[in-house]
Formats: sequence, C-alpha cells, structure tokens
Amino acid sequence: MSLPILYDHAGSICSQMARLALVEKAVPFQRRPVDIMDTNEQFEPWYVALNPKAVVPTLVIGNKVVTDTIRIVNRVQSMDGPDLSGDATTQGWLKDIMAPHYGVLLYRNRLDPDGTAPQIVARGKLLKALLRQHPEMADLLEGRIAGNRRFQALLRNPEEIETHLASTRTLIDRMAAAVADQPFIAGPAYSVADCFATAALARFRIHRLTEWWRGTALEAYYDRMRARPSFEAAGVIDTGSERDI
Ligand SMILES: N[C@@H](CCC(=O)N[C@@H](CS)C(=O)NCC(=O)O)C(=O)O
Repeated sequence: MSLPILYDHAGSICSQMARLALVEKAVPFQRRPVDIMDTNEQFEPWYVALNPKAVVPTLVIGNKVVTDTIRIVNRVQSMDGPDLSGDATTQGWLKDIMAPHYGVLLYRNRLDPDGTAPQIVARGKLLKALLRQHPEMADLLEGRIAGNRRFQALLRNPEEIETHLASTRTLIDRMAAAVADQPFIAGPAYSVADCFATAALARFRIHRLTEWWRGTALEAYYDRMRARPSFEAAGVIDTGSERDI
C-alpha cells in the first residue's frame, strides 16, 4: 500500500499536532501541503471533497480519509509503533488543548483601533466571492460567512477577548501542574497529549505568552519537548513573527 498522505499546512497548529503524532509513532508518510493562507486552496472542490469542512489536516490512508485532528492522532496512535496512548487523562487533554480560540490569540494583536481585524474582513469578502463562484458549496460557505461575522463581533468585544485569554491561562496552569510531578502531560510516558501540548505551547510562544509559565515545571517540560528529534522533524514552528502563521 502507498504511504499515508497528510494534507496539511506548515504553520497550522492542528497540522503540527498531526505531524508530531506521525513522527513520534515513526509512521512514514507523505505531505501534501494545502495553502490555507495565500491561495485558500482548502476551498478548492477537490479538497472539500476530501474534507467537507475545508480545514487542514486530513490524513488519507489507502482509501480511508480521516479528518479532525483528534481523530487523526488517535488513528495514528492505533497504528504499529511506540505506544502513545498515555493514561486515562489523555483524551481529556486532547479536547482541552484543542479548546482555546487560537484565532483570538492571533488576531487580538492585529486589530485596528475600532476593533476591526482587516484580515478577517478580507476573509469575509473572499468567502462571499467564493459563494458566488461555487453555489454548490453554499452550506459550507454560508456557515463560514456566519462564523466570520461572529468572529468579527467577538474581536470588537474586549471583555470576550479577556475571557478567552483567561481560559487559555487556566489551561497553561493546568498543564504546568500536570508536569510538576510527572515527565509528560498524561503520565510517565510520551503520548499524543504531548503532541498537542507541544504544538500549543509553540503557538503560545509565538504569541509571547511564555511569561505565563516562566519558572514553572512547564518551562522545563517545553524545553524537553523542543529537544526531542520530533520537534524539528515535524516542522514545529515556535519562532518568528505572528504574521508568518
Ligand atoms: N476541528 C478541526 C479544526 C481544524 C482547523 O481549524 N484547521 C485550521 C488550521 S489549524 C484551518 O484549516 N483553517 C483554514 C480555514 O479556517 O479556512 C480539526 O481538529 O481538524
């Protein structure tokens, strides 16, 4: 059988989680980059046929298509290779680490004085143009247009932004507490929860939130995750400008 194919985007946090799982599991795979930034390739009909939500990543194994990052890493975990299943807390961690509104963390620093995010406004226009071009994708695109409007309203509400920041900080505190008395997020061995934690912490680092865990066990934990060969092999990005992601 041919190698599994991961449709992904270099800077996408979900793609980095999936790549870490594949690398840590030592599963050979091919990458097919999908440009979700400049050319919005995720909305091309061939990709929507694979991933009806038009998001990355998507893992194709033979004739099986797996979407949704949690399902992807669990599918990877079920393959032959090192056991990355962790303990009874692993699945809860996957959900909790996926939960922060990563878009808020990014775009809160890109707002005009009136709370408008020019890139999100431009995205709204693009989605409307795509809808005119592809009426057959109305369900997907109308849903995205509504989501874009909700996101614009959220970004104009400083209290709501603060709420999202506070819940992200709570998550970071919980991760710090978890690794205070064990080497990995979900027990004594590396697991898929660490794939999620590593990609999330990398993203938080780009957002300059490291002060939230400075001096805690999470700082040493992140250094250990960064030193693993998988960090580079999976192309985890934790430096550079927010504009690059
Ligand atoms: N629930 C999905 C979310 C995936 C997701 O939001 N992917 C982002 C990148 S991290 C994406 O493809 N964004 C492109 C877009 O929203 O158009 C999953 O876990 O796979």
